[in-house]
Amino acid sequence: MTLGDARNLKPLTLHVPEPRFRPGDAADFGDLEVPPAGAAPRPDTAAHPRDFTDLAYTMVRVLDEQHQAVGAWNPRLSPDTLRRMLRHMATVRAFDERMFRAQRQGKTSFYMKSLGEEAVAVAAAHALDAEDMCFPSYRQQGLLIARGCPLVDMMNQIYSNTGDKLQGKQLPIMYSEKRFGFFSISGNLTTQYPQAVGWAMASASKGDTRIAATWCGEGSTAEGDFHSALTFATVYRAPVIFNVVNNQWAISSFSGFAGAEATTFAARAIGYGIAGLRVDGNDPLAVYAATLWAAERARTNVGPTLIEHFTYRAEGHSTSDDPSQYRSTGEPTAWPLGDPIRRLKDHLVAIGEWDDARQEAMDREVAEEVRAAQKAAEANGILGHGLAQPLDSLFDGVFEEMPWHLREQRQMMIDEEAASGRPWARK
Ligand SMILES: Cc1ncc(C[n+]2csc(CCOP(=O)(O)OP(=O)(O)O)c2C)c(N)n1
Ligand SMILES: [Mg+2]
Repeated sequence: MTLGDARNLKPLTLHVPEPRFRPGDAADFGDLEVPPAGAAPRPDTAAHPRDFTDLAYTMVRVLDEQHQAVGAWNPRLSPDTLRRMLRHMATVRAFDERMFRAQRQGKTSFYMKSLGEEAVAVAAAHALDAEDMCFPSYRQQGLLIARGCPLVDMMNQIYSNTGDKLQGKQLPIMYSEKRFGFFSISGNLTTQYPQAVGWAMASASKGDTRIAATWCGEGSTAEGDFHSALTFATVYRAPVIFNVVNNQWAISSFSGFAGAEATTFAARAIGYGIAGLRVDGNDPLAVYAATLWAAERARTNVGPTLIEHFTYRAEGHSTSDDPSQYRSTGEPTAWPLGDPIRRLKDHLVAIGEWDDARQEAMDREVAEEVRAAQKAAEANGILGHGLAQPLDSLFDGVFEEMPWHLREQRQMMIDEEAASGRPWARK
């Protein structure tokens, strides 16, 4: 008998979150609260976070139903900038499509698409300075593409071939690009958060002018690293932008398992005294405007900002995933916030700066660019077809000076391989 029985108390029940739609269910997001574009106020960048906590519970949106840019958050970008953003997003999509197929063809072991989330990385890259440092997760390939990283370099990494500057030491798509201010991606979720804060603190303490931006998924906010990063950032007013990409799913776990039933992810900021914004992540102009606002706060020493990008992961988590096993196949089409590429295209058309013929020409050019890069990358080899790097390079690049025990192990490996007669043994 428990104490509860003795006192005639009702037994406790445990709440286990359950997603609204499972395979076979019709998806209907009709009750999702989507505030009208232009409704959210834009506080002064010097304002104190406690003065605009409402912005953590609404949604900053710029593009309205008539495809016009409206309200205080309208970044008033030139048509040229809008067209560049559109092209970068289209390039990300074409790149994703090709590399996904390359994985299916057995040319690499793994790939992750960002379908439907292209605005989150591309618009942010346009709003940040080229010198600002990015600490991304694995779904921000748009940062590299928008910053001009050659597609062939990205593909060489995906193929772990002779052109892979990381020498096959990272899982495909876990890029590292110092030239483009893109920190090495780690598969260990959210480790990039404290790293971004540390980098930002160092930038401030050195009197530099560069700021840091970091990204993680909504599921990753459940990691301890997320919370220690926010604590350090608020204490030292680190010049950093925290992006939480709420694409509703963390592999097969819906956002409720990271806390979405109780509150928004932007509201995580409030308890830390950090500025929190919730943004329509499929509205490239809203993402741009929010990033620019947060960057100005960081650059003027006002402090960090957390931006929740409300979006939807339109396909599987990765090439190793099959979402039809755990969610309704109707979800991606029922998602009410639309396709970010389509929305920017419609806006450009609505303001008389674009048309279908130009869109089709752009899509053809982008597809050709990606195809040519793939051909060039495959000339350097594909994964699993021979050893692309000398075997002993396995030991390089970790320590500036290799410790004795690693030198010993490397020699042992070289000797064993030489004795084995295997084709890749070093002479
Ligand atoms: C510390 C850690 N825990 C678990 C995993 C396994 N894992 C890889 S991705 C992922 C889901 C992450 O979801 P989310 O943060 O929402 O990002 P998304 O994939 O949706 O972009 C999990 C659980 C991991 N890589 N690292
Ligand atoms: Mg997610």
